[in-house]
This record gives sequence, C-alpha cells and structure tokens, in this order.
Amino acid sequence: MLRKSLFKLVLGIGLLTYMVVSAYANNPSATAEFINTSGQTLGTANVEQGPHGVLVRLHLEGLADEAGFHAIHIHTHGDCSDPGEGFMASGGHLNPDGMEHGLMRPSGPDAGDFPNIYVDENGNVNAELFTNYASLDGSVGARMLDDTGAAFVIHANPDDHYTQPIGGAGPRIACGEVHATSEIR
Ligand SMILES: [Cu+2]
Repeated sequence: MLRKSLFKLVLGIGLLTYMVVSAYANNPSATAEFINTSGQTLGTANVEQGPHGVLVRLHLEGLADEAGFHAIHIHTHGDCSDPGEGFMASGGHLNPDGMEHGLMRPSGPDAGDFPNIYVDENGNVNAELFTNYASLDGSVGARMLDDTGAAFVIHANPDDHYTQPIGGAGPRIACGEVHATSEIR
C-alpha cells in the first residue's frame, strides 16, 4: 500500500517536472553568432523570450584589444554582411516609437538600448542582459524579428545612456544577426 502511493507520488512529481520544463522549452528563442570587423567569429548570444521581455545570454572571446566597457544595442536590420564597412547594414537602433536614445533619458529609452557589457583583460565577455522594451515576436515592446530581422551590435565605446543619438558609443566593432531557433508567430 505504502509502496503504491510512493510510486504514485514519484510519478506525479515526474509529470509535474516534465510539464514545467516543457512549458519553458516552448518559449520563443533565437541565437546570434557575432563577428568582428575582420569577419572572425567571436561567440554567441542565446535569446529566450519570457512573459516580461527577452533574456540574452552572451558568451564572447577574442576581444583582448577591447578590454573595458562597451555599448551593445539591438539594431533594426538582421544584416552583419559588411564587417569591412563597420556593420552599417545593420541600420540604426530598434526604435519603432521614435523614442530618444538612452536608458537614463527622460524621453527614452529606444527599444534597442541595453546596459553596457564588460570585456575582461583576456578578451572574454560572459553576461546576461534583459529588456522589456523589445521581444522576439513583439508581444512585449518592439518586435525584433519583423521583415528586416534584428542584429546585436557592439560599439567601440561605452554608452553614456544619455547623449543623442547613440550615447557616444562610437564605431561598431562586432555584430550578430538574430536568427530564430523556434517558431516565431
Ligand atoms: Cu548601436
């Protein structure tokens, strides 16, 4: 008798765990492979959309000449095909509502704004970013994966989160096109 109810309990916990895990597995997701201005691969961003925005897990290496803080934004075109020209094909910041740039700006931020990332002295970045101003399917904030897609762009300088139009972030040093890894409605 006891053994039977124990079995049921274990079965129940197992089923519950499966349901919770599969619910998370159904979240809209995407990935981005970063390249530098020489076209060399730097690493990956994994993007997962939750109920309140998107979480970006960033793992990069090979940026030893760039130690320090750097701006990172969501740009409006998923096109990193021009590394030699400084990734201008990625367009401007994701900003469908025409907000001012800057997380600290009274009339901001634009939907592409993030806090800065830090490149360590070995040229590595390991960071998690979150925004509720944008999402993969547009269910929270601006839609990233519209007709033109989206890209993450890293700049040469930190973002001061205030100055127009890009917080003094300077040239673009790395770019990653955002590609869906789940169905995006
Ligand atoms: Cu930017």
